[in-house]
Order: sequence, then structure tokens, then C-alpha cells
Amino acid sequence: MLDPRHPRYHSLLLREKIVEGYKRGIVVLEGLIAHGRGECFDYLIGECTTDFALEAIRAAAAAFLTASYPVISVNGNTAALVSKEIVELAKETDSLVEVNLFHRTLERSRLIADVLKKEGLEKVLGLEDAVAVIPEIHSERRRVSPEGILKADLVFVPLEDGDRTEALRRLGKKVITIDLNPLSRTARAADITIVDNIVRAMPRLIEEIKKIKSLGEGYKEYAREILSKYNNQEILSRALRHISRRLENIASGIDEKIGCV
Ligand code: PTJ
Repeated sequence: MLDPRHPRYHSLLLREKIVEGYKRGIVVLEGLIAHGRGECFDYLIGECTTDFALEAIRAAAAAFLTASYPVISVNGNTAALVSKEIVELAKETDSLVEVNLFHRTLERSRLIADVLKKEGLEKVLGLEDAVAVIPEIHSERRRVSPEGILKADLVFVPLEDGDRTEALRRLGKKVITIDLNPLSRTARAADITIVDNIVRAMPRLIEEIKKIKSLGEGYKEYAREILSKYNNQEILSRALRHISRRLENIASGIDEKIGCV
């Protein structure tokens, strides 16, 4: 049992969720490594949602609300950490949800679908229906549902590995990711990159979507305006400068959080 007074309590809690996910067959061993890499970047960022992450979250909210066929792609780590929020996001944005795994087995896909259904999602794609293929992708991620990722105009791919984002973009889809590593290929290839921990970013994303929708009739217009001003390259540069500034500060003996919102 974790002691909430432990200085690394929140971080340890997430580790426990990932390990638990592994024991239940939802997360793969490689997912533990991916989580560790995320932890490291989170440490460098300062373990908070920053101003540049919030700007990307707002753009992502706007992109969801102006998409005509949004699809949320879920892998093992995402299901273990934020299944409840994934379901809420899907309902709030009328998105379809598709299980899409790098280390794909039908058994694990089913387990992940069950987790999402337990959170109240009626329909989960990416199981037996994953009969279409995106030929440019060389991993098992190429198997997609003709009703889901194949048809989508916007695909949300949090905690993603390498080449899929590039392939999805070549197919003309808008891609949003959440990735603590601003240097990853996915982070650099996506249209919108939220450099934040998925457990902090998801509730903020849902909140921003609700805020924009609450504007009423003209909300799509407002969302389009947010998107027209958004520049992902600039967000990634700000993420790298933020890390660099934090390291400079720490090297000078000032270990304090900066840029948190
Ligand atoms: O469940 P599967 O089979 O689809 O496999 C999922 C993993 C995550 C194992 C697979 O997609 C993979 O190997 O991913 P990578 O290449 O390690 O990339 C995952 C990215 O997510 C890395 O850049 C990490 O820094 C980042 N990351 C890890 N945990 C978090 C995170 N970003 C945000 N929040 C996190 N909690």
C-alpha cells in the first residue's frame, strides 16, 4: 500500500497502475519501458501542465470539435492510465474509439475493449473488424477498422510509437498526440502535440472541449479561429526551451517549477 505522504506518491501511483495493467494482460512489457521514458521527461518538464501544453490542449479541443469523423486510438498504456477519461472524451466529441496495438493480439485487444466498456462505452472498434490495412505501416498497427481509423479525418494517438503518425498524415488525416517526449518522431510529425502527462492532459482536454461548446451557436467558428493561430513547431520549440531553462536553473541551484498553469 502506497503512503500518500511519500514525496513521489503520484508518480508511484501511476507506476502501480501500469504494473497492475501488465498483470491483467492490458499492458505489454515494452509498455513499462515506455512509461519509464515518459517519467524521465516528466521529471525534466517539472511534472505539471505548462503554458505550451495548455495551448496545444486548446488546439486539440478545437480540432475535435471541428472534425467530421474523429477516432480515438487506444493502446495498452492509455487504457491502463486513463480509460475513464477516454470514454468521456469519446462521448463529449461523438468520437469512435478503436483499439490499435503495436504488439497486437486479439486477446489483449479484447481485454482493453472490456475495460472501456466497463467505463460505459458501447462500441469499441479494432477487434475482429480490424480487417483493413494501412500498407505504409510496418507494424501490427497497420491493421485498422474500415469504420474507424481508415475512415477518420482526425485520429487521436496518445503515447504512440514511431512511424504511424507519418503514415496517417500522408493519408491526409489530422493527427493529435500526447507525448512527454518532444523529441519523439510522433511528437514531431503530429499536427498537434500535447507535451504533458496523459493523466494530467486528458481532464484538461475534456474541460477545454466543454468550455468551447458552452459558447453556444458560434463555437465552431471560435474553434476554427484557435486552429488557424496554432503552430505546432513553435510549441515543440517552447517545450525544448522549457526543459533547457529548467536544467539551467537546477544547475544553478534553483529547483523550482516554471511555466505551470
Ligand atoms: O500497447 P501497445 O502494444 O500498442 O504498445 C504501447 C507502447 C507504449 C509500448 C508502444 O506504443 C511504444 O513502444 O511506444 P514508445 O515508442 O515507447 O512511445 C511512447 C511515448 O509515450 C514515449 O515518447 C514516452 O515518452 C511517452 N509516454 C510514456 N508515458 C507517458 C508518455 N507520454 C505522456 N504521458 C505518459 N504517461
